[in-house]
Amino acid sequence: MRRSGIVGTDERANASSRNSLLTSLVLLPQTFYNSPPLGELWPRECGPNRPITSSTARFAETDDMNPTTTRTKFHVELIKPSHYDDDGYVIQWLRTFVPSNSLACLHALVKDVQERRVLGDDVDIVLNACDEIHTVVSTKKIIRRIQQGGGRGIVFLTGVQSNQFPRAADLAREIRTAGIDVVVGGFHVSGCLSMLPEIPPEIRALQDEGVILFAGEAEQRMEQLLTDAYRGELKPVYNFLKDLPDLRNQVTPMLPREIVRGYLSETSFDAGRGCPFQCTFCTIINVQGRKSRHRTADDVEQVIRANLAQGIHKFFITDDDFARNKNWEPILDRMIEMREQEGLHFKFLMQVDTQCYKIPRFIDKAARAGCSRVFIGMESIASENLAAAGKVQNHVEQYRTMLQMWRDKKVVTVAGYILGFPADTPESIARDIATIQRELPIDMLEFFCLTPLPGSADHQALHRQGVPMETDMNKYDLEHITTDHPRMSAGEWWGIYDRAWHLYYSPEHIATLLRRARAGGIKLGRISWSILFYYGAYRFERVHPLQFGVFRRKVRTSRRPGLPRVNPLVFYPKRLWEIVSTYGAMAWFAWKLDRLRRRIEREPEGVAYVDEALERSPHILPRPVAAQEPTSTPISAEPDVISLERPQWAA
Ligand code: B12
Ligand code: SF4
Repeated sequence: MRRSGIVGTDERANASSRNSLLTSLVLLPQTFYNSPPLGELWPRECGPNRPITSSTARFAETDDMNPTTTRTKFHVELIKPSHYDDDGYVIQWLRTFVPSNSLACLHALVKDVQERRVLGDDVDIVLNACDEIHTVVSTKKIIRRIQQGGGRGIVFLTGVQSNQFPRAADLAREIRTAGIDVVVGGFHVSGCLSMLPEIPPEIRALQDEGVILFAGEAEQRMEQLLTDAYRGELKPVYNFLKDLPDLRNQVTPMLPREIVRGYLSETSFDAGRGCPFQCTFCTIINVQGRKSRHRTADDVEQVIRANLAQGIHKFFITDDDFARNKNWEPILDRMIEMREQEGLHFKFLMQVDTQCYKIPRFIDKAARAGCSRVFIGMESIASENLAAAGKVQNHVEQYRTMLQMWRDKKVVTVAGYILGFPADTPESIARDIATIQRELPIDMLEFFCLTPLPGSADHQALHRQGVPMETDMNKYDLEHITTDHPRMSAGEWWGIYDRAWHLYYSPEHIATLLRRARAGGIKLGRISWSILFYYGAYRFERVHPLQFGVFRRKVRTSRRPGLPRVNPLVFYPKRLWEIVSTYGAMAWFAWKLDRLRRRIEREPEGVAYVDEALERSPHILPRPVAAQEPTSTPISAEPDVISLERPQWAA
């Protein structure tokens, strides 16, 4: 397999600490990647103005060396679709935070086929890629580009999750009208083909329009797929789910700088795939399997060095559970070597399970290797919920010890918390949040509605039992209610999801988080920035932080088919008001937060701060068993620490 060379660099840290949130917010445009000129801040379009062509691609029609040879262009257009908001507008931002590793994988794989000249010496692959989360996709331009370039090409709808499937389908239909081949891959197609007895209607409808399905992973398959596409011999379905590739020595994920600059100077890669656990709400194990397939330390080093050479020094390692990557230690050792012996500067975030603290040396080495933030699959503090979800590896009484070990290494902890397990009620959830605030030294909490994601055992079971589920895939974003709950109405369920954010990020608890950070020697700016990101996303933009970005873009004409186009005289004034009110409120919140941070930094006894969560005892109060709970307990009877109002100080 041909690999690109390793380029070394002594990339220096981006010294801009996020100490002053207000300054960051006001100066946001300047904190963008390498401070691009102002013109570049405005509409990014997926077009030839930003072509992603490799150095080997040629636009000439004849071979310079042999003028008698006619050269052919074959276009490969990669699109990572976004999804629609509740008003039907595509969710897009000027800049976003987490780059698409799926796009990086496919980009690198197509480039590899191109560099090896698999389609023939006289064929030039013209490769273009865009992530709709920060780039306006114009299907008209894509069609024109392919038609004007000789008419030969294919569009890959990449990494399509269930919530992105309707948007992907709309893009596919537009492209199919020009007769161009379209292939759709990613978790929705793979999850459905893996777990359902038949192809579901929304996928079948696309197939009927000639769209090709790809299930499984593209490593080692790209050569075959592109050859079939080039020869006009595409099959309706490519299903490699039963033959997942070994990831060692594969082409490594890589996005060129032109795309990465749409993100805030960060990129992502997977060091491995697969997870040994068996949570019933999880899709990953049914798509990527339960066996750890991992990249080598050499591969990881190559990805890091190639990105450092592009000026990118922050990484999101997308393994769902890096702690269960069988090669975690050699990988971390290599990263430690690069940092400690060569003085290279880079940081990363990763996802782990709650038991990772028991793996000897894991936390220590992760911190030395540059782990600055860790996502932990906590999901619930109610043991009966964890048992119902098959998350038997989680032990609530161990959470505190685990969190304290990360804190000792100054790693910021973020936990996912799922609302809507069978034993949950609005009251029990509110009580759990209060318990977490009091007893667990977790920094950030992000909330999700339990969702039967296609590809999960939960979805398969409901499907088999014929239980009604939401049919609009756009709503499978973990922020909508998609099926019934035994103890909550849809309204109650969504209501507690909405309130959970405000309960956890109450003014009192925000102050506690900052005080705990000070006591633990963690820079307060890191915590206040995280609060602005996690809570600010939900509170001001009304989106989950995982879909958040800087400056929301709404394109009047990119509205979901079936919804009317709003008159410009109505649309633009309304949009202006939305911008002013949203960012005005956010700036005010950031200012208050920053003032609080500075006050807490000055508190004389700050370093000596201690509370129950910081005590070195593993105990966490078990909550009463659901059946014994007085479900009628009024929420307002909760202790004062839970502010039921939206925080007044930043309203
Ligand atoms: C990193 C990540 C994110 C990142 C980046 C997302 C992005 N823009 O790519 C962030 C944090 C932003 C994110 C957000 C969300 N995510 Co996410 N995310 C992941 C994670 C952990 C890794 C993704 C990844 O890089 N995988 C590795 C790549 C290589 O795998 P892949 O996408 O399947 O691609 C391979 C094959 O499928 C195939 N392939 C894919 N596309 C195509 C196309 C063609 C043409 C071909 C030939 C092949 C092909 O080849 C690829 C290489 O082998 C996955 C879990 C996982 N392990 O994959 C969840 C996951 C994809 N996310 C999920 C969800 C639900 C979300 C959110 C809705 C959660 C939320 N409430 O916000 C949001 C949606 C935001 C959005 N609109 O993008 C679900 C999707 C489940 C489903 N049925 O759709 C997953 C599976 C996790 C889960 N909970 O089960 N996510
Ligand atoms: S630990 Fe995470 S990745 Fe593993 S099965 Fe459970 S939810 Fe899925």
